[in-house]
Amino acid sequence: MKTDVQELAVLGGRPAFHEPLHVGRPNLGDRDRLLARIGEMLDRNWLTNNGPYVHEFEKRIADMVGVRHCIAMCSGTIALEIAIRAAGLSGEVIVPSYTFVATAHALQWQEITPVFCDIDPITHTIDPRRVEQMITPRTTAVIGVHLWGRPCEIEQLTQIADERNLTLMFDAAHAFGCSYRGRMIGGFGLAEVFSFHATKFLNSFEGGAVVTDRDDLAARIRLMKNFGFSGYDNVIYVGTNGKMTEVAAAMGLTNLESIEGFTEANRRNYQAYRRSLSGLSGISVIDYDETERCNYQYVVVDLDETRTGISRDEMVGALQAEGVLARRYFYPGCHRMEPYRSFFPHAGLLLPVTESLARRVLLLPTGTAVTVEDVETVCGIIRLAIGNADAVRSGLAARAAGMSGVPVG
Ligand code: T4K
Repeated sequence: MKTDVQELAVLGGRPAFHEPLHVGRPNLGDRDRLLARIGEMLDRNWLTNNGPYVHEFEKRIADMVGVRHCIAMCSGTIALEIAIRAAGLSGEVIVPSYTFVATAHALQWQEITPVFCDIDPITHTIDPRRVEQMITPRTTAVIGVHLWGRPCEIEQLTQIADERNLTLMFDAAHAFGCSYRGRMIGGFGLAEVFSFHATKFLNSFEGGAVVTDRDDLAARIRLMKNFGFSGYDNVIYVGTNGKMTEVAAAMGLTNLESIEGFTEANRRNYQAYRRSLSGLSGISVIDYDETERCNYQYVVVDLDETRTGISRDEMVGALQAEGVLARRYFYPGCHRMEPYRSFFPHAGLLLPVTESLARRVLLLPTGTAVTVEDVETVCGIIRLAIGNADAVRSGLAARAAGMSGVPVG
């Protein structure tokens, strides 16, 4: 672990990690099980189009979540788009801006206007009080995002949706394996959408799924993800190709068998980060409700520059120089990305919490590829950087100017 400021890579020291530490390194289950499954798949010569692995994957997820239907797809984004279309949303849909851009794009892609709503500074999820203020006669739905796997304020959102006759859905891309008041995420609203992208808690290389209890919605989604075919030569709906492949389902099934281990590794790292960074002024690691089921997939730090003396971006720069590929999710907020920035140039005025958090949050590496020793090393760098903010700043400036090894003044 680094203890002397001169050892920092921004000041010319050797990077702490030769092999970079990533935010989003895939969690991998048992390799032999995966290869055996792939072997069986090849023997069967059935590669996609509703194969047996996809069926099994869908059934396992529906059982685990406690819903009647799981429709697996090729990505979380396509699953969102299809769920939105199958639910008949139109006009305006209220979403947080503080999310991955896919939440907004899934709407805009089909010419539905995402109306960006501010979030709660503590939960980081859509603020129900603000939702009420964003409703117009064109609003048809609210899509909450269970950011970092922490559930939205589901009860309040459900009440608002019921009172205002709006559809409520959830982007649960981060929340597979998490619960809200003892019930698994996936069973709330009209439908919820998971992502099984490589960087997610559970991955199927790429993949996603819609989960719902509604038979009619599930039937429409099944048609839409398969071009609208209801049988050979019979197309009864407009559709697309959203199918999950068999190899993706084989990966998903294999990883599903290891989720206890993934959770344990994530939880161990999360607790190590919290322990090691506790008491450091201006740094707080967001907490998870340990009375609920959590996947602990993200270690999220809220960095208050007025207390650390170093900005979030300077900290990211110092860490990245060490091979710690910390990330500033979800910067700068969807409303500052195209096409939304051009459509709604003043959206930020209504999003003060989003604007502030987008400047403060950084994510630290975790997952099965990260050890507690790695965590201690990362925390040591954070402490050194905070204790030597001016030196770090000059080191970063020198690196940006193409110099290195500037002596600490
Ligand atoms: N809604 C929300 C709230 C979401 O967060 C997402 C996706 C979606 C909807 C849409 O679901 P999908 O359509 O993606 O299923 C990632 C993912 O591409 C994206 O799935 C995810 N959210 C988003 C938050 O992050 P990046 O930009 O972080 O990926 P990238 O390539 O920078 O990789 C992250 C780190 O992981 C890097 O340091 C490299 C490492 N890595 C990555 C991959 C893919 C590996 O070590 N191995 C790998 O295979 O986007």
